[in-house]
This record gives sequence, C-alpha cells and structure tokens, in this order.
Amino acid sequence: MTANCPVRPLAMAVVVLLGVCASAQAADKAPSDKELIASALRAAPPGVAKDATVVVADAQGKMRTLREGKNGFTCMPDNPTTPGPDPMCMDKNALEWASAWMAHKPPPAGKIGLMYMLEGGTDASNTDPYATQPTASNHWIKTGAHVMVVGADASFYDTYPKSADPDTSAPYVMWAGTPYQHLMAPIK
Ligand SMILES: [Cu+2]
Repeated sequence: MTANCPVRPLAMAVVVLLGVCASAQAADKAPSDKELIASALRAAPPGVAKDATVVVADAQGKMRTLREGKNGFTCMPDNPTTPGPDPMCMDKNALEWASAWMAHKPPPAGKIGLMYMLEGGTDASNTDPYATQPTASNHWIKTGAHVMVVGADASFYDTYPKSADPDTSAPYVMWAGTPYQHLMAPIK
C-alpha cells in the first residue's frame, strides 16, 4: 500500500485537470452528435444499445434522428437543462408514452412499455411531471440506475408505494395520480 502512495496525488491531479478541461469544453460548445449518441447509449445494456435508434429533442421539443436502429428501442441523450444525467432507452410503447408526456397529451391506452435509465440520475420531482428544477414543494428526489414500467393499468401501480417522498431504493410509483404515473424500479 505504502509503495503506491506517491502515485496517488499525481493520479488525482490528473483526474482533477481532466475534469476541469472537460467542463470548460462543455461550457464552450454544444455536444457533438457523436457525444449525444454516446450519452444516449449509456442508458441501456450494451446488447440493447448497440442496435437502438438515437434521437434528440431540440429546444422546441422536436425530435431529430441521430442514428437509425433496428431493435425497436429508441435512446435519448441526457437533457442538459435538468440536474443529473438522465439519458433513457425505451421500447416502442414507452416511446409513445414519452411522446405523449412531452406533448402534454394523454398516453395511449393499453400500451405497456419498458424504459432503461442505467446512467442513474433521475433527479426529478416525484409529483410534478413537468418540473425541471427542485422547489420547496415539488418532492425532488434522486434515483440511481433504474428501469421504468410505463402505461400499465392503475391496478398495477396500486400494488406499489405511492408516497410523494418514497424510499427510492425499492420500486415506487412516480407521478402517482397523474396520467403519467409509472413504476420506478432501482436495479442496483
Ligand atoms: Cu427514469
């Protein structure tokens, strides 16, 4: 252990420098399409990510396709306007659900979908589907790597905790009582 010690301050300095450079770069310019694709694909297991379509929403919410896939999954990169990394990969039903949510429209009935968010970071309000920042009253929570089940019947969600301030280390319902309630299931 002792022999390794002189190396550690140096290694830490390099990490700190790299970190500073990376954040300075990020502030300078919008991420490239390559970076957006890499961010999006971190949301799913490699076997799902490799053949997934990648799309990104512009400031108006319009989707731009960055890469065509072939396995029925669609991934979106981190949304830089919200805290925490939140890229996601979703199946076809979940994409319809998420599109409805983003458009403030009712989700399609009877279409149960699966989403991966393996990068972790849902930093989100657990009660307000459209909150982008914490407030004193919007029950802002943090969840690590998780999967989500969306579009199921109320009878499914009724079997899980619906507290506004849930224990995020076990499955719970986010946005309970809204058309966009869904199961959040941690996987670590
Ligand atoms: Cu999520």
